[in-house]
Amino acid sequence: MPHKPEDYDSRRWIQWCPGCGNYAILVAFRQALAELDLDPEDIVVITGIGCYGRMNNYVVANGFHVIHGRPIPVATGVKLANPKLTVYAFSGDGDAYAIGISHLPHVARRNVGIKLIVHNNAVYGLTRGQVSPTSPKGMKTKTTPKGAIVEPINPIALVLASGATFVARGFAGDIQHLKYLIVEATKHRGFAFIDILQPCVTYNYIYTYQYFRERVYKLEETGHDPTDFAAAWEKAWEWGDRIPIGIFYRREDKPALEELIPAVKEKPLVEHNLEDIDVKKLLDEHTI
Ligand SMILES: Cc1ncc(C[n+]2csc(CCOP(=O)(O)OP(=O)(O)O)c2C)c(N)n1
Ligand code: SF4
Ligand SMILES: [Mg+2]
Repeated sequence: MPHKPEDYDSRRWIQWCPGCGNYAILVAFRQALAELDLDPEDIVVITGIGCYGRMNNYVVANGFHVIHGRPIPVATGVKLANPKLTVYAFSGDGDAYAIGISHLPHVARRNVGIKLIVHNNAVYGLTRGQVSPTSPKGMKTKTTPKGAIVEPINPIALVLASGATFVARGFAGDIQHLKYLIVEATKHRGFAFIDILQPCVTYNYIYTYQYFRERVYKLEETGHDPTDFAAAWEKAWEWGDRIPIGIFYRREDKPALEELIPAVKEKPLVEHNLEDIDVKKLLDEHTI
């Protein structure tokens, strides 16, 4: 029997604020898993610290709630240990674009076959409303009472410039489209990145549902060619009266990191026999 979205519902009490964009991301994710018909034991959901970090509690799958800023390295380790698993790293704009940003260009250029989904609400939600790297200039927060004085980071351009092979943006106000992006990201050969515009109804008074509804449009409806890097780069910088969502860029010809490492390629590390390994020689070599 094919899976249904309810099969991935852990039926736990959901603790997000009413109206938070995280609900829509959760629904889209469960729907995508059902469409992909993945067995829960083959899925790993890795989250960092933030409001979004509860995602793994609400999904029936293997879960790992790691420290702030580190979903990418942990997801990389899991994928390299067992490439047969479908590994999702969930992150926040604080997590991925501030404390954990050093991991982002490298996972992109290495093309590790993990799927990174960033709940970008342009604020630190869990710690009650501090400025984040994607907060718009002028936004008043707990830490910028007179308004943010610098321009925000551009995650799409950053990841594109790092050599990513699948770069997309979704909107939590459009579940069907978001489900489509998650399905396509999962089918992608290597690293896939989705930045999601996620309204935080409690701490972000600028990026509301209405703000985005008035501005977002789908790249798929414009004839955009996702294999054209120059076109993707141009679209990456469009932000204002019109905000593109959809797949900016995609190429399938670059091998994933796990395809390039001989020991992993041969068979997953988890299937290697570790019983007969003698580490004495190695220890002796490194002992002065
Ligand atoms: C090493 C470390 N530094 C700081 C914190 C405090 N902290 C917890 S969540 C968070 C920011 C969360 O923002 P984001 O990643 O955007 O997630 P959101 O809550 O908005 O979903 C911070 C600074 C922490 N838990 N660990
Ligand atoms: S503080 Fe914002 S991001 Fe966190 S649960 Fe509430 S609405 Fe969602
Ligand atoms: Mg945030």
